[in-house]
Amino acid sequence: MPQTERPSLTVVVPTYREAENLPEFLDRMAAVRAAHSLQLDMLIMDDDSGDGSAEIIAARGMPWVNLVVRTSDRGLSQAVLEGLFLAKGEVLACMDADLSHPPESLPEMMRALETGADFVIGSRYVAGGSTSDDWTALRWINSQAATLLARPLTSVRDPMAGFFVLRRSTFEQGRDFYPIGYKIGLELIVRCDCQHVVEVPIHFGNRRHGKSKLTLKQQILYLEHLRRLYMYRCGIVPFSSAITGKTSGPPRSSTRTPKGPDSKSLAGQRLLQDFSPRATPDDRAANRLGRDR
Ligand SMILES: Nc1nc2c(ncn2[C@@H]2O[C@H](COP(=O)(O)OP(=O)(O)OP(=O)(O)O)[C@@H](O)[C@H]2O)c(=O)[nH]1
Ligand SMILES: [Mg+2]
Repeated sequence: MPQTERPSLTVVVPTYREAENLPEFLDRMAAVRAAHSLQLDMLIMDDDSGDGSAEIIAARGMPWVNLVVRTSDRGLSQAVLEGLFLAKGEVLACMDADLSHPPESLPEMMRALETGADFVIGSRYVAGGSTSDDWTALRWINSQAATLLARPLTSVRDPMAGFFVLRRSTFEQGRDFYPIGYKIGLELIVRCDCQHVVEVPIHFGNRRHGKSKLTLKQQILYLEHLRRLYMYRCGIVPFSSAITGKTSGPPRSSTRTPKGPDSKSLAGQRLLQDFSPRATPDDRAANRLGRDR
């Protein structure tokens, strides 16, 4: 399909110490981009890893890959939300850099969006989806329990997924975002009021290199996140704790971060400053809890 017929796509990738995974991740993304003639750019939202990630990205010299180095309000959800505000594409995607999420599934996920879905998940738990055989029973139970707890909010099979695609117009309908913890996909499904969520089966591989950043603290934060989403569904939105109103975010034209290893995340600082003065001590404690480094 000629490039002009496909909507432009920005892939937002949160990273923290993923230098070992980045070379293969970038190569596979480049291959998908070329094979499907995608108008694809990438925003790598890195929390100042200092592990050589910036140098690896710069050395690749891929003009469609932009690095944003974040030095404040670190955290996965914050990084993703900031990336979504910065993104220029008509379609927005989010995925991990550790090669758990196959870049090769992106074209099928985009097709699902083009044929009517308003949110598409790269899903482990629909027919044809899978996880690695070596998942421990504990990890599996953990994942299932987290999914069950979210069931009153959405009936999708894999609401915990960090691999998803949505139109920017859908994101712009979102309101009262409260970026906390790891489950930014669930946050978006609820706060953007996504009605038609489609799950495309993927094989969720184990991370190739490096250590998981998912900690017990993150799991505790998930309970706090759920509490807030339940309150939101019941129409209770504490004014002090949310990014209020529509997805106003930072003005796009002036906040696009120049690519390169020295980029600093000014937009994110503005975005998060935007709601932190209104945050209660409770909110600040929750955010601190999310930061374990
Ligand atoms: N910017 C940013 N990225 C993060 C942070 N924590 C994790 N990430 C990235 O978010 C993605 C998901 O984190 P993972 O550690 O892989 O979490 P997981 O997928 O639940 O766990 P495993 O894959 O089993 O290790 C990866 O690309 C991480 O590098 C953070 O605090 N800030
Ligand atoms: Mg991972």
